[in-house]
Amino acid sequence: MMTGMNRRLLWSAVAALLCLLAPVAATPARAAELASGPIVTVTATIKPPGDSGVRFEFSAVKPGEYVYVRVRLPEGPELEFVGEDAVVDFVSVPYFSGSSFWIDIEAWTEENPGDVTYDGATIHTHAVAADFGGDSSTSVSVWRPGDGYWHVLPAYGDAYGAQWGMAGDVLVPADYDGDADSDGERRTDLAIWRPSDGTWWIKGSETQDYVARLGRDGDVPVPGDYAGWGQAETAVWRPESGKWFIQSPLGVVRAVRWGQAGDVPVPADYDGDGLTDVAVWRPTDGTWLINKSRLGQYTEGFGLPGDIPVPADYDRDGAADIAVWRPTDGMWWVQRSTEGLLARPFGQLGDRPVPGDYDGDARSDLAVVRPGNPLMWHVDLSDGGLLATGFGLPGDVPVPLVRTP
Ligand SMILES: [Ca+2]
Ligand SMILES: [Ca+2]
Ligand SMILES: [Ca+2]
Ligand SMILES: [Ca+2]
Repeated sequence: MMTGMNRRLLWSAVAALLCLLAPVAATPARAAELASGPIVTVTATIKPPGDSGVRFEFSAVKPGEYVYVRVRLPEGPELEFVGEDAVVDFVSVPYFSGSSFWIDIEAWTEENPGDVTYDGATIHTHAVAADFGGDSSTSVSVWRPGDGYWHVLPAYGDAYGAQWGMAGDVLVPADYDGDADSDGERRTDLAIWRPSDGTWWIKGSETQDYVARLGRDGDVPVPGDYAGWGQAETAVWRPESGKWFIQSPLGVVRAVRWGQAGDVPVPADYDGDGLTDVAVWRPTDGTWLINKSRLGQYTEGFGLPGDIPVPADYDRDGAADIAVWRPTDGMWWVQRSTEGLLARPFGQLGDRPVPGDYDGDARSDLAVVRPGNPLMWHVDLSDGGLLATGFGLPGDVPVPLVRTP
C-alpha cells in the first residue's frame, strides 16, 4: 500500500495544476484563488446560472506595474487583458454556459516580459465523484460491509477510515451539504441508503449528520443535483413503474416517469448545464434514453448487451459522455461530447470499472478494480501515467463503483 508521501510524489505532476472548485448552480458567486505565481495573481469567479459568465481578476504582485494576461477558454475567442495599478477589472465571459472547463492562462508584466506562463487551471462547477479529500480528485476508497467501515485514500494526504452504515446498506456518497468553502473545496459526504426502511443516513462533511427518508425496498437510489441546488438531492428510481422520485433539500418530492423495468438508471449531466439529467440505459439493445435538462429528450444506441454503462466527462467539456465498458475484452467505448469516439482497452474480465477523476484535471480517468488480496486499483491517468495500488480486501465494495446491469 502506498504511503501518503508516495502519493504526493505520484501526483507531483498534478500539483502544477491549481484547481479551483467554483460554486455551482444557485449558490452565490464566490472568488477563490485560481493560480498564483511570482508576478501575477489570478482570481476567477463563476456566476450562477441565469447570470452566466465567468469573471477574472488579475493583479500584479508589485503595485504600479502593468499586467498583461491572455486567457484561452475551450470555446470562444482568446481573451486578452491589460491593466495598470495592479488590478484589471472584472471581465465577463458571456458565452460560458456553466460547467466545468479548462483554461490556459499566460500572464506577464513589462518588467518580466518572458514566459511567465501558468500551465492552466481547471474550474469545476460539478462535484467530483468520491472526492472525500476535498481536493477535486476522486479518492481510491472502499466500504467494508462486515463492519460498515469506509477506508479512504485521498489523492493528497494519508489513508483514513470512518464507520458509517452496516451490512445490507447501499452506498450513496455525494455532496449533500454543498459545502464549497472559501478554498472552493466541495467534499463528498459519506452516505448510505437503507432499503428496509428507505432511510438515508448522511454524514455531512460540513453540516451535522442527518437522516432523510425516501424510497422503499426494490428501488434504486439515484442521488444527484437535478434542480441546480448546488448540492445533491436524495432520489430513487422505481423499476416497476419507471418513476423517479426526487426530493429537494426542503423535503418536497416530485415524480418523473423515465425508463422501464430492466433498464439501468444512469443519471449524469449530459448537456453540461450543471443539472443532473434523468437517464437510463437499456441493456437488451444498448439504447441510451436521456432527458436532458437543457437540450431535451435524446436517444442513442451505444453499447451491447453485457456491457456496463460508465458515463462520465472524459473530455473535460463539462458534459457527461455516453460510455460503456465491455467486460469480455476490457474495451472502453466512449462517445466523447467534443473529442469524438474513444476506444481503448483497459482492464480485463473479472475487473469492475470505477471511472473517476483520480488526478484532478477535470477529465475522468479510465479505471478498474481487480479482485485479489488486496484489491488492485488500476487507473489510466488522463494527465499521463498509470496508477496501480493495492487498497481494500476481498469483499469490500469499491466506492466509485458504477451501477451494473
Ligand atoms: Ca459535502
Ligand atoms: Ca443537465
Ligand atoms: Ca464530455
Ligand atoms: Ca483525470
